[in-house]
Amino acid sequence: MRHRRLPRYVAGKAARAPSLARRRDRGFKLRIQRYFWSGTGPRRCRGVLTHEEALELYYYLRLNRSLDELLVRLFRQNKIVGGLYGSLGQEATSVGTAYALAKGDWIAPLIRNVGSLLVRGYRPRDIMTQYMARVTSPTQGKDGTCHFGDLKTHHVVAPISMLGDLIPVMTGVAMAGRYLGQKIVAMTWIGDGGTSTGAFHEGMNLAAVQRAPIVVVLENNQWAYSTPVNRQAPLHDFADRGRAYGIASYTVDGNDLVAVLRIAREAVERARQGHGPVLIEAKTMRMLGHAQHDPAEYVPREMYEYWKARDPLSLYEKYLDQRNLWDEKEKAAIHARIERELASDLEFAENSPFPPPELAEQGVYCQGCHDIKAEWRRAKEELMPPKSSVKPEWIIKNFGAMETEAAVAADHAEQSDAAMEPAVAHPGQTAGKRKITAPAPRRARR
Ligand SMILES: Cc1ncc(C[n+]2csc(CCOP(=O)(O)OP(=O)(O)O)c2C)c(N)n1
Ligand SMILES: [Mg+2]
Repeated sequence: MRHRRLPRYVAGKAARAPSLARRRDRGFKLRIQRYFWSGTGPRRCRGVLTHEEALELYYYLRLNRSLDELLVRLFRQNKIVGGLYGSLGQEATSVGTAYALAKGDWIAPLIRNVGSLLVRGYRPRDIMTQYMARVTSPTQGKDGTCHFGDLKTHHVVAPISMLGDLIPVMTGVAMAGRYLGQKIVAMTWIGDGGTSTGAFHEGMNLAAVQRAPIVVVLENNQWAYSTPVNRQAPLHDFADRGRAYGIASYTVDGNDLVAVLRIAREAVERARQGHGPVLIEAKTMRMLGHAQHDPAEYVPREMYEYWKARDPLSLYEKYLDQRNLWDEKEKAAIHARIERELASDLEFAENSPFPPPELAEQGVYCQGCHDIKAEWRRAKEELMPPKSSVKPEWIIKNFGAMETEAAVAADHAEQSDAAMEPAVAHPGQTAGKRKITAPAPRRARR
């Protein structure tokens, strides 16, 4: 399935709103499943969704948005320990793609795919406690972002920061599922910037030659940090990067939830039937900076205006209104449910403690399968108040002090001596008869 091309941005000029007329692509026979609302009357949702699905999708979309807004407030209250990477504007892509999967399928989301995690059954409190580094979070407070997973229940492979690496990893998961005869599909997401990594290309080729049942969702949100997409690669459609490997690749309006779901269902079905991997390029827009610390002044204002008019939440509300798929009562009930859930999860998160120091020597995903032992150099109580000043274990000479010429010369002599010691020796240890001291810090050129 191909869609008419979305306009390209040229030096801050906003282009006309695209019309997404759909055409069939040769070789990819559409098997759009027909879903009908089982009730009577005018509220029949032809073609894609049952009435229940239509409302459930709205719940996830709205929950994703409201949770994001709440996290921004928490960030401003200094309750989030690290960066906050938002998904504003990209909710339909996360929700629509993950919604197409079956229960036993596997995902590896990226940091902005909060919507996918919610669809897979994680609760807002999981995301809140992660960002707030509380002990009740899925990583017990060890990771301050959405880098978490669960291989047993949710089938979520924990993402990592190394962009592109999830493609070969999830190709492996897909191949393992086939090997075990499980008919599962693996899905992962990648940004426009992430497609420039070697791991992405190696992974795509591996998936193609192995005909692995994997669906790769390429979220083209127009920016990779401050790099606009046209400086990333001279391509109109990043789906071409999948086609280069002989992978069935499609471009969809990532802000149109129904279009995303439709193509994702097709892709998942195709992969499950053994027809090989699929790449879906979802054209969307990162509506905030890379993270909260980035004011993104490099993004032209007209660009925000153009995409704001195509806000995924408003588009889907319009879809439901126009097809008479809900009424005010149902809409209000969903809003009330979300408000209730967020309030109780926030209370839970705020009342959760930070992890105790001893937890550092325990694993996140296994208990007792690795013998991880912290090397305590001193008693734990020495590290905690009220004892705050203790004798250091080792000293970096001149740390924080201006260096004199004599100290520099002495250091040079000492370093050339130290270079002759075995490489494994650490400060504080003895090698032969001599005590190894820490190397002096690099000094700035004057
Ligand atoms: C291999 C690798 N290179 C660089 C980075 C640093 N980095 C983190 S996010 C980012 C931008 C990613 O842009 P994109 O893939 O388009 O995703 P988006 O942030 O737009 O969702 C970069 C360069 C990284 N994490 N991994
Ligand atoms: Mg991007």
